[in-house]
Amino acid sequence: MNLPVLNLESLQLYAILDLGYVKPDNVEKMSRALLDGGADVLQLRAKGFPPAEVERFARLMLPLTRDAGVPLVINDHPAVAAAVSSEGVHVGQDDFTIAETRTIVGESCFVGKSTHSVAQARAALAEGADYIGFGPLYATGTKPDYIPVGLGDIATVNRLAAVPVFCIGGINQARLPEIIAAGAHRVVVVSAFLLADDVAREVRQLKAALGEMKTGRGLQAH
Ligand code: 3NM
Repeated sequence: MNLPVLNLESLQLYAILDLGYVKPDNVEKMSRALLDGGADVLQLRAKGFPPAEVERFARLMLPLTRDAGVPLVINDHPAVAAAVSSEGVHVGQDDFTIAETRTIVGESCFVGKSTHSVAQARAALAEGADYIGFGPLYATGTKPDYIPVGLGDIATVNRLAAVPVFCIGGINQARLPEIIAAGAHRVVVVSAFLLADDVAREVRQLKAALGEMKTGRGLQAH
């Protein structure tokens, strides 16, 4: 059963368990570390793995995310999201439309979309995405073929979005202050977490820093 009453507005720190960094045998251990650290959302990203494997990973993660009260998002595979009843699914620019995705996953699963420009953000919002990713802010080895969008459009995208905007791409603790100063309210972190010596501690520290930066300014709706 899905987690009850999911309020995406309350989610600030989005972690991705990327099988490009995590060995299949470590999926549960890494999930635990990301959840222990306090990730608000967890995505399974397993590029190049067959759907059956993605589903197997998802089924390993679900008991852990459910226990933690954290939504699990499946990247790229709406059919897997539907099969395992994950709370969310995420699609890229070249994948399914939001409407196509919803026909596969149904109404109780939220749908997020990657965007890489203000124009794409507008389009994804018009399509009815439940949240959008915006990036990559910086060059990143996790998505090496993408040109960084920089920090200049973060405030614009947040202003025009009535749904949560998660900034992504090259985000780490050191860069957080300038990202928040540029108008971001929510972030996605991949390699800075997955490559940390102590993953849970890294998540905990970045979350605390995010919280401190938001108080004082007051956490706005988007
Ligand atoms: N999507 P890291 S950037 C998976 O811009 C992903 O849509 C991006 O990884 C986008 O935190 C990205 O290691 C990689 O840079 C993020």
